[in-house]
Amino acid sequence: MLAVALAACGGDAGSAAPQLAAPPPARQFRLAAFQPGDTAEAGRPTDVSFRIDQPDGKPLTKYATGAGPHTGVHVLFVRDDLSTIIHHHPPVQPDGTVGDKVTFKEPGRYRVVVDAYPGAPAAQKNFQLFRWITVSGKAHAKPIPAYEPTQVVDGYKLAIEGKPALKALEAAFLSITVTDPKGRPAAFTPWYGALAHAIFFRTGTLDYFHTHVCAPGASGCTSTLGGAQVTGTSQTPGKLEVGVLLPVPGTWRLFIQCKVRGKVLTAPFTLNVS
Ligand SMILES: [Cu+2]
Repeated sequence: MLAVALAACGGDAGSAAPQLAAPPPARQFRLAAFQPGDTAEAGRPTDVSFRIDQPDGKPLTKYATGAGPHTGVHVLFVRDDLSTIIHHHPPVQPDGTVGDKVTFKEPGRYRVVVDAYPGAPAAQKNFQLFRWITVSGKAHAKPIPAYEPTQVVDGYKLAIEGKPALKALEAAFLSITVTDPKGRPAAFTPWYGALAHAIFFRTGTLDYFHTHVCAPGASGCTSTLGGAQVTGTSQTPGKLEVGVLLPVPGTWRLFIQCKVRGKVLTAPFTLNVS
């Protein structure tokens, strides 16, 4: 998975940059017919559409289906200062076209991450493709805040227990308590196949990883990285055991997303990974 991500990120044809040790692999999956192109406007719905072309040039039309979050195609837009994300699982048309509508609230440069779960029994479970969109207007980059265990979003409080000691390539868990504006445990509703989504981006390089929290015993909830894997669970209302598995040290932003009372909460945390 990681090799594909790096190849997709750095393997643009026509680049004259000197190659590093590993030569780029042969033709890979690639984004095609991407709309809206390289720019968009803030504050109004933008049509986003694309397809994924397979190494043989034919559009990818078969995506994984079934229970759990690891199906179809996930599209993320993250501003380059990691201040905000948009995360959708838009539908795939029979011809492979993925169509979505997103509203960028703020100007700036956004990295588009297309995280695809192909349906054919492929060697790779999922892979990512990337591009950039610049949303017009004056962007004010926000500095990455220091680690702060508690975030309040729409009156809901999300609190990481203890002080996490995270290491690259080592699976770990964060225990997070979510309480509603009256202090009661939040009741999570499944959203995009999971009780919570944990989306990780590294500052600077924008490396990406994604884990999920599901009910105990749920299938299709495990995220893998190399030989390691991690599965988040939620045994009781208001409690999330969030799996963390990150490829490299650094300062990472974690966006926890969960749905409560019909509303999707997005809570950003800063994590230091040694
Ligand atoms: Cu997810």
